[in-house]
Amino acid sequence: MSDSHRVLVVHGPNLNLLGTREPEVYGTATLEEINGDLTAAAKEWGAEVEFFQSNHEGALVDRIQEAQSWADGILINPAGLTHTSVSLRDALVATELPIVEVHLSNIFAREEFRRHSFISPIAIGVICGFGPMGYGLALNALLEHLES
Ligand code: CA2
Repeated sequence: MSDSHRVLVVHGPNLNLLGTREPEVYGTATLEEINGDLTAAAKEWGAEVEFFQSNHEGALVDRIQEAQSWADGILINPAGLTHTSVSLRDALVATELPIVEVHLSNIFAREEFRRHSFISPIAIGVICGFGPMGYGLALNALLEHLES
């Protein structure tokens, strides 16, 4: 696999709390551990990853806009903004980069309002329900897409 692929990994609101609350829904891994595992996987696959987490929609939009000049693709868990944010979707579309959406939980097996995503229609693919492992699956899929 090429060593030139650069992926921005974006974590949405409240994901900084991972591992501290609601372990029955989101597991016990912290965001730092997830990022660490993803960094190791990226190294193995010859890719570069950068991470960004924010609880602020505008900060996420700003970082996504900046990604256009550096990244080849974006892996994003938009968290609660998945179900509400046209602005986040517009920012992702504007980058013209391939997007992979990931969720720790199976959003289709939860409350009705989580079944709709503003992001899924503009993503090349969605992975949900596999916990932290989903991030590795998503990165693998994104890198395969970039190779094809
Ligand atoms: O399953 C996912 O990854 C979600 O994106 C997580 C979001 C939720 O709103 C989406 O519907 C599905 C929630 C992120 C909040 O994460 C927390 C982690 C620990 C404690 C509290 C919240």
